[in-house]
Amino acid sequence: MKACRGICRTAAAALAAASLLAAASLALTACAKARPVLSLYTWSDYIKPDLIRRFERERGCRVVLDTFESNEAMYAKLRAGATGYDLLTPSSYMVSLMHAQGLLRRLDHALLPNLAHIDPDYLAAAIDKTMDHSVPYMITNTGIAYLEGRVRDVVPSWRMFGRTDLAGRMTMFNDMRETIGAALKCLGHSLNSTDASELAGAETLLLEWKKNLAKFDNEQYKIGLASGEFLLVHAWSGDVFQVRKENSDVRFIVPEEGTVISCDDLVIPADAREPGLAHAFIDFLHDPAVAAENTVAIYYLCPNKASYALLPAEIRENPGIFLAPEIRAKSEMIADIGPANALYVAVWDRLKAAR
Ligand code: N2P
Repeated sequence: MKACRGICRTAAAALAAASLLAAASLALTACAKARPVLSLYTWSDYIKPDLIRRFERERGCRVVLDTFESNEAMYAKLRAGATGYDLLTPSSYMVSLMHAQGLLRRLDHALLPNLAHIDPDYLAAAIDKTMDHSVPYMITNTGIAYLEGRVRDVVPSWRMFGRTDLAGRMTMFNDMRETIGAALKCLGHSLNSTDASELAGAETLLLEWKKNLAKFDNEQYKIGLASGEFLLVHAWSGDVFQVRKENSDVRFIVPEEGTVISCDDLVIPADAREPGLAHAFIDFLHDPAVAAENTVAIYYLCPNKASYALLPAEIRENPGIFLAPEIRAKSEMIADIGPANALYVAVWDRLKAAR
């Protein structure tokens, strides 16, 4: 009886403990569920992971990250009905197209005190100068990356893609505006040309180059270059400097004919579920110390003026990040060209289909 009482008491205690545990784990689940989620849709390798974790801790939220490989792929996915994203980082030309279609939310500057740090020189050239619906995130320069020990006679020119001795070991972007833009620049035209004969010239050149390409690609080229599978690639500046950490033979050049300078902007979709948190994240990214830390990690330039003094010389003196004035003068940002976009789509479709 005594024993039974003992056992019963133990069993009762165990039962109580178990139900306490169950209650606690239920509470934990509820708590985890209650944590707001910021859903970010951006390019790959485009934010320092530690900064995401810091924001999550500071805000008691979760950040879920999904990546896209081109503006057009991101836009097509949203147009096909993808919802639930709170923050996107399209390039400025795509921002203006999306804004014109009513897809973006107007920003509340009262929630964005760090906008005071945005570089006014950059804003003067920006499309959305008042940051009505977009805040600049990173400046990216397009160029050519190659393995110095493996490629002879490199000239800083888009003509490198015509090198038949590198056939099968080169890639160009799977990005309509970037790749057609490179051919237009090579021929001395604007990369926003809407002239049918200039575009026809670019198409002929690209059909020639395509014979030398292993593929059109925006993401795998990084690993391919690091491993030596590819010897020369169409590349975004920051990606190349990230890859250089793995392979010190990697070099980056900006073609003398001029190149694409992009600004990718932070925008909140009109149907975002967490617009407050999205504003908080934009402001967090523009804290000068955070902006500098992010640039040091991903090697793209955050146009936050107060952060420049915090950047190490390795970044400030890198001509692939801060372009030389003469190259900058020949370079352009991709513009929203309206209905003339159809000309590019036609060239691109033919190029992709060509053998
Ligand atoms: C980063 C891609 C850079 C974005 N992986 C080009 N605008």
